[in-house]
Amino acid sequence: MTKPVLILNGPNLNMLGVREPAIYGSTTLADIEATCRERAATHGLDISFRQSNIEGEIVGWIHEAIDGAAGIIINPAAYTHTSVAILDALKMANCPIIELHISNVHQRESFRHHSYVSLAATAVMAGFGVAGYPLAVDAMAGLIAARAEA
Ligand code: CA2
Repeated sequence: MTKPVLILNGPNLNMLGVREPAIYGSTTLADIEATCRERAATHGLDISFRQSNIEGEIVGWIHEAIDGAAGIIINPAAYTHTSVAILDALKMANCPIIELHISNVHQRESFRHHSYVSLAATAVMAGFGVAGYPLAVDAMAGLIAARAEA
């Protein structure tokens, strides 16, 4: 059976569409999941879409992905800027990894300019708003196809 693409979301992203719409928009995480699932289906891919406010839970999901995922799309949220644990877990995965941010983190506070996760990411996407999620699915399909051809 084909392995799914794991789409991981870090802390507070469960509040999308509920709080701070000026920065993060009015779309909920459930809306984003549905959009990603539809987009993935157009590429013949399945997704497993998850969110956690707990660093260790995200680390555990990345461990599952080491052998169980075709690719990882991760919006680590605030853990982007703090988590060596998530970086170390991602380094164990052999699949393509896309680091995704809704906002353009480089236009924001300086503490958001550094990402631990980027050290393990195949590619980084930021600033497309929530539209970045289906774009990341498209990009992941390309990365998976390129690996299959190599
Ligand atoms: O732009 C992104 O996607 C971020 O990963 C979002 C994180 C932030 O810490 C990163 O620097 C950039 C914050 C996610 C918080 O999500 C909220 C959603 C709705 C209301 C409040 C927060």
